Amino acid sequence: LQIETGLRRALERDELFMVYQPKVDLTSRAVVGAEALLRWRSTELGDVSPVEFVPVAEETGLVVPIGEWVLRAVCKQLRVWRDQGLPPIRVGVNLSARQFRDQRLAETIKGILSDTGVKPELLDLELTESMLVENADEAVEALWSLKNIGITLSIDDFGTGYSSLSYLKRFPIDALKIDRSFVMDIPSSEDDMAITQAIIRMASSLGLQLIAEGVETEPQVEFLRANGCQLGQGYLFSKPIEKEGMADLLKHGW
Ligand code: G
Ligand code: G
Ligand code: MN
Ligand code: NA
Repeated sequence: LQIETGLRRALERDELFMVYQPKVDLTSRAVVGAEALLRWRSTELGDVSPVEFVPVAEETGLVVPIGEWVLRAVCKQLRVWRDQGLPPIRVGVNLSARQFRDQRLAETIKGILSDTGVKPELLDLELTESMLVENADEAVEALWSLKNIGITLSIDDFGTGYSSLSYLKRFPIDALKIDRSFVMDIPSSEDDMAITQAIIRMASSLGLQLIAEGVETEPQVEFLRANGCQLGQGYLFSKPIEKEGMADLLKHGW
């Protein structure tokens, strides 16, 4: 209950902020994008992890106004970076199941893009498999309403859910993010390497972009590149960083 009460006030008290984790070209190491991640610095509770508060936000429905705040914060930031003359990058925003089911989501996003003057192709939404397979017909319709705005759509934590190939083909998805659990034990786990190779082959045959999550070592980079995965994110390159650090990286590189 403490989290719920605090979270209700977090927006008006300005206790929420975004950090950004770079997405990197595994060959050139250039920053090609970022994932935006929500942070909460509570007056009473201190730093609270999204692992703790996102589920509470989801259960209470607070995730809808908070999620809208996140989308607006990210688009405002993209506009600031553009006004500072920084090279444009696409930023991924994590969407919760409740937000995805919200009928007004597409209209909300259109409004935010138009208010901030951000090009839709700079916004990517990260969804999970479980959000899509629950009610596939409705999901396809919801995905199209988002796709039609001109934004891109990614499946987060790919490989941990249960989406079949036939589903993947039906969904207007642009990219798959290979779950960190498969990347973690490369190159020691033969099974995880086989799964990762299978995901890479599947993605390329379906014409989907690929990004590996949780890249922490050079051997992982080598394996991913050798098998045709060009993009990655993870602690090897950078932890999630505050907006100033991200701007610096866009301006000067590593
Ligand atoms: O940033 P960190 O790795 O601690 O995130 C932990 C979890 O919280 C991840 O599963 C991540 O997807 C989720 N998360 C982080 N930011 C957001 C956000 O803005 N919205 C939603 N719905 N989930 C988020
Ligand atoms: O569920 P999602 O993929 O959105 O989770 C993002 C979370 O993963 C963030 O909390 C981020 O801090 C964490 N993360 C990002 N890169 C790495 C990494 O290389 N190793 C580990 N252990 N966690 C990572
Ligand atoms: Mn994510
Ligand atoms: Na992820």
